[in-house]
Amino acid sequence: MAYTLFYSPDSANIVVRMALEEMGAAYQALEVDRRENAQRSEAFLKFNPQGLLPVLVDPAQDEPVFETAAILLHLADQHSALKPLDPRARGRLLKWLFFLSNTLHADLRMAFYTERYADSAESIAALRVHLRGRMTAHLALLEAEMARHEGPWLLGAEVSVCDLYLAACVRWAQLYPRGDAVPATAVQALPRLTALLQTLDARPAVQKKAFAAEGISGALFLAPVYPGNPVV
Ligand SMILES: N[C@@H](CCC(=O)N[C@@H](CS)C(=O)NCC(=O)O)C(=O)O
Repeated sequence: MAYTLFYSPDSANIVVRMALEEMGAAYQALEVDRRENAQRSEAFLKFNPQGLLPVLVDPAQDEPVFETAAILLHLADQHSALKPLDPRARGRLLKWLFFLSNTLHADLRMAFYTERYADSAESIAALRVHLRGRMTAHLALLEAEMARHEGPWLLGAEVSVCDLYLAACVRWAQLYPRGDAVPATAVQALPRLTALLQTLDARPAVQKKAFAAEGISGALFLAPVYPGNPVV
């Protein structure tokens, strides 16, 4: 039976949509209108009481699945795809997936929603500077990891859900917060990351299917452009 993905264009659901398209999984996508704050509606809170996207409904599960990394791991396991098949590499998958979720993405969320973490204009500005520095360090760490095992993907020779998550985070880091984002040149200075992003951008399941379905075109990961009506 098909999955249901709750989404809003270019929100964290894009990571899940890339995975679904790469896996060739059947799914329907239901839009949650963030311009209307529909993610906080009573109807949506039944699916995720945090009021956050994405949510995946898998009819074989007893409850909807939320948290991007949890959904990715669930799908990778269900489809035996986008993960290393060698059981000895399980730890590598888990450690980088958790890093992306609880450090990279978490820092990005703080940068996108600084007003939820600081009060005055001064403290918001200071926090953003701090987070930009952390983002640069995270990207350098990921570049070093790829250099250590010679890439081309984050986990080595095989593409995984980690690459999809990483690519979306790098995209958002260059777009948001508007006027205070990571400069594209900082990403382009990292050759292995740049090559990974170029390769992903050229994959039909990513470019032509996942992003096209959310109305997003143009460069996706390197010097990306804003979608039509973005709400971070
Ligand atoms: N930890 C969550 C974060 C998801 C998240 O930040 N979702 C954003 C969209 S990119 C959202 O729904 N924001 C709505 C809000 O904060 O009101 C996950 O990994 O799924």
